[in-house]
Amino acid sequence: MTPSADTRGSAALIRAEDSVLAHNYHPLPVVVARAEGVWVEDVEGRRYLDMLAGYSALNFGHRHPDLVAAAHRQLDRLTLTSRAFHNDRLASFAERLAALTRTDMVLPMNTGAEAVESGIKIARKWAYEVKGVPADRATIVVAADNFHGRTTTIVSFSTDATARAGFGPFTPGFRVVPYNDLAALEEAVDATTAAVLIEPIQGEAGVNIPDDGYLAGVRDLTRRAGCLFVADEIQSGLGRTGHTLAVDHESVAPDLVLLGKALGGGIVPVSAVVGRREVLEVLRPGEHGSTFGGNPLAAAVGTAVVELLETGGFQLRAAELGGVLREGLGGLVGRGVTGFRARGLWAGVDVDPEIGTGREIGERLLREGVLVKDTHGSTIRLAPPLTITEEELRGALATLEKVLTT
Ligand code: IF1
Repeated sequence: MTPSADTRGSAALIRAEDSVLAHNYHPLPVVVARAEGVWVEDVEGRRYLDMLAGYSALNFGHRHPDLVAAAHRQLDRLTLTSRAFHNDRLASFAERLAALTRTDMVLPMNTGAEAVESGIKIARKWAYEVKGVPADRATIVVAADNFHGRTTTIVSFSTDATARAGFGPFTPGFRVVPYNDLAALEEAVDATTAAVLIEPIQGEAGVNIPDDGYLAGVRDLTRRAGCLFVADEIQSGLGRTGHTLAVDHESVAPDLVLLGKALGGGIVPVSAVVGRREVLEVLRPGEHGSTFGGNPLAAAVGTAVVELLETGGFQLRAAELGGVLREGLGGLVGRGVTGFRARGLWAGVDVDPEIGTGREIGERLLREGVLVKDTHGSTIRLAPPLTITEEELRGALATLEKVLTT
C-alpha cells in the first residue's frame, strides 16, 4: 500500500510547511517533486537546472543510475545491523575508500558534522595518548569564517554570530586564526595543540581559495610542531575541485580527512573520517560509535560512489569544465560580477550589490529556471553536479548573464 500521494500544489505545500516545520530555513519558493541528473522538476512540472547540487552532496547528479541500482540491490538484502555485528558490505567500502584517498584506516559515520565531531575527539585522544598533552588541555586551531557543521561544539568555534547566538555555553579548547595566514597559524600552534582543522577551500565563506602553498605550509607547520593536520573535505572533496580531494591540488597528505555529502551519492547520509592508522587506532571498542555509522545500505551506496571516482573521469571532467566556468565568469566581471573564485566546478561569485542581494539574484535565477544558493551578502555559489554537460553549463552562464545585465 503506497502512502497516499499529496495532491496539493506548490503554494499550498509552502503554506503547510510554514505552519508545521521549524523555521530554521528560508528556502527559495520552489517545491521540487522529482529530479534526474542535473534537472529538477517542481510540483507543477516546471524544470530547473540545479546549480547547487545539494551543496556538493549531488556531485554525481540526482539519482545516478549506478548509485540507485546499488541502493535498490541492498534494500532487497539488508539495510541495518548496527555495529554490534559485522555486515558483508563494510569491509569492501572501507578498503575502497582508503585506497581512493590514499589512507589506511576509515571510521564510518553519517553526517558531515558527525565526521567533524569524530575528528575532534580522535585528535584530542591522540594528543593525550601519543603526543602527551596533559589531560583536558588539548587545543585545536581553526580558521576564521569556517563552516564545519551545526552541533554545539562545532558552533563553539564558528566566527558567524548567527550560527552561535543563543546556543551557549560553548565547548572550550579552540583557537581561531585568520584563514590563509601561515604566520598567524605558526603563532597559535603550541605544545597543547592537538590539530589544525581547516577546509582546504572554505565553502560557506564563499568558495574562499587559499594562496598556492598555504596547504603545503599547513602540512609542513603541523609536522614540525608535532600536531595533526585535519582537512575538512566534506564539501570540497570527491571530485568537486577537479581532484579526488581539494588537498591534491598541492599534493598534500593530511593526517585525517573528513568526508561527507557526495559520499552518500545524494541518496543516504554517509560520512567518514579517513587517515593514518597511527592516529585512528587511538579509538578502542566502546569509546565512540553511532547506530547507523557503517550500515550496509550506506556502505553499498558509498562503495558505488567510490567506484565512480576510481576511474578519475569525474575529477577530469570537473577540471575541464572548470575552465569553461572560469572563462564564462571572467566574461561577466564588470558586467554585474565584481569578482569570483573558482576551482573545478565550484565557484563563489560576488555580484554588484547595486544589482541585488544574493537572495534576490537567486530568486531571479529561479524565475529563469536555474537554482542557486546565496552564501553571504551578494555572493552566490555555483556547484552543479559534475555530470553537467558543457552545453548545460554554458546555458546556466548565459542565464546568469541575462539576470545580471537586463
Ligand atoms: C545547512 C552551509 C554549505 C560543510 C563542511 C561540514 C559540514 C558542512 C565544509 C556539515 C555542511 C551544509 C550544511 C547545510 C548547508 C551546507 C552549507 F551553507 F551550511 F554552510 F555547504 F556551505 N563541513 N554544509 O560544508 O555537514 O552535518 O550538514 O552533513 O546547514 O543548511 P552536515
